[in-house]
Amino acid sequence: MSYCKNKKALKEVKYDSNVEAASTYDLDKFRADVLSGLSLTPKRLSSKYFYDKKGDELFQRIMECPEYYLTRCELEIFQWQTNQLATRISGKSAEPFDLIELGVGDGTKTRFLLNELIETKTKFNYLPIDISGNILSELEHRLSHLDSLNITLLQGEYLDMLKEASRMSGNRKVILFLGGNIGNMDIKEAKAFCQNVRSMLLPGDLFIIGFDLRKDPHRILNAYNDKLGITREFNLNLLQRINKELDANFEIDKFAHYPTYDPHTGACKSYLVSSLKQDVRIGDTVVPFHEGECVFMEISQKYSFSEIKLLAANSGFSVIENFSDHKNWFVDSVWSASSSQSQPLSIL
Ligand code: AVI
Repeated sequence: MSYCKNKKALKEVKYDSNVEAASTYDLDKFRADVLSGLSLTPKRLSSKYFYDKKGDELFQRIMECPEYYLTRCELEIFQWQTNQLATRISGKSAEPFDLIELGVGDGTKTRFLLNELIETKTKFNYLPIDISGNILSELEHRLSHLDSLNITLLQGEYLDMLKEASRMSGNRKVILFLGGNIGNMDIKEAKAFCQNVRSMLLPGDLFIIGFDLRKDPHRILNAYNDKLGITREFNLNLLQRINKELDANFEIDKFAHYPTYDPHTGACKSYLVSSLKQDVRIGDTVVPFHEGECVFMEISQKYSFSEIKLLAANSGFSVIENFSDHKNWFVDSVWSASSSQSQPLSIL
């Protein structure tokens, strides 16, 4: 594996494999976000904080749960339609391009694509971005056998790092945003996010997004309510993280995991519900909870094909191809950056 020439500097500045030792800045931001979220009505915590070392492990276990179909469906797409995907990504030009992945996870799916691009001697640089240094460190290890891969690891928030990546070269850009991560934003946030991505791209650049599709509501709800209780643990782990990192005293067994799915809006939401009236201390701040009061933890928005098309149009893209699994439960939608910003359409 070789690296882009400025990788060393980036790795020193942006990448910290010891995520447990969060920087003072990160900790201050975490504290501020937690306290402001818990002062709202209804209370909320951001699911982006699920992913400490324990959270990463729990998410790996969720992906192996029989109920959590998303990963297997997307893996099927990457495993069986690799050639078509790679052809679409490479385009007609022989010029090198930058393949930038937002939120890489463990890179299992992308490995199929990387192998195909390498085997077909396509010229490209791979720039995975993730908030978790722990995950990036594992990815680097897993890809170490790919000798000819040009890779630059970027640790941080998606848009900050995307800006960083787009400054690094004038190459054509292909952005990957897989795993249904777009679902962890509500529809308005997703639109703002896609518009932001669009503002960093040139016409013809590609944005490939994995969407979990609307389907039988029971199947969706079960995916967030697995029998082994791993998703429950995943949600409660954020309270444990707050206890550890922000000197708090959440009593974990006094909160119940409550997932919901609304087939009308396509929003799957998880809450933690206080089982009694209680006060929780976070540092010097006391946060009161009523009996039955909930904390909104996470949204996993589900989409129809027409909602995907609308989101693309409303954020300056057009859908050029959809790759779905054989059950049509999940889609990787390939968008091309349009040359002029189209008129906003209704509802989004
Ligand atoms: C990372 N993300 C796409 C997952 C999802 O399906 O919303 C996170 C998750 N939350 C509970 N289970 C999985």
